[in-house]
Amino acid sequence: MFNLIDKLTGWMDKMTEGSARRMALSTGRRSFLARTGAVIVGGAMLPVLPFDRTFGIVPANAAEADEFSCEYWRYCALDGNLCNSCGGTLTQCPPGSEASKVSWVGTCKNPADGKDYLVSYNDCCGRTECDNAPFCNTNQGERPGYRMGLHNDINWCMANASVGYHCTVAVLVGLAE
Ligand code: ABN
Repeated sequence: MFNLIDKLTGWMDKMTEGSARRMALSTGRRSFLARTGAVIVGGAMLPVLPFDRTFGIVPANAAEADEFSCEYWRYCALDGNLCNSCGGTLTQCPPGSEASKVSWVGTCKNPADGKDYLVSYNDCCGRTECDNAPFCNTNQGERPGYRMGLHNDINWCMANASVGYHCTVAVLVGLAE
């Protein structure tokens, strides 16, 4: 009989000890410190995660840059050679090339009035690449290649009869609302 009572109380002791240890583990001071530490370290990591912080940021020298340099405000989302250094202008294709039928449209802030403008980047097609002009790769707001439709590393001459890429113009479409 005593044996049975001994076993029973021993079993109850083990159960109580087990649940007391489990509770101490999940609500104790160490567990609180571990959780708080994880939150603090996790929070500190957030600012270094790979968010795109470039959108809407105007380079410091955008106000002074002229239209022959990649820093010019209207080229904020451009990927290509500047046509105005290839015999064309800011908005017109060089002789012997024609504007792409499809284009990439970016939103750039004009430092002169602080307003955002839609800019159409049409490739000029039908001539060999103009590689003695500044090549700009600003691409503000672009997303990686696997986000189809949001990627600008594309030959926009693809819909033209002659798909050879020559250079890129930057045509103002209007104010971004
Ligand atoms: N939009 C300019 C361009 C042309 C060919 C390949 C990549 C980018």
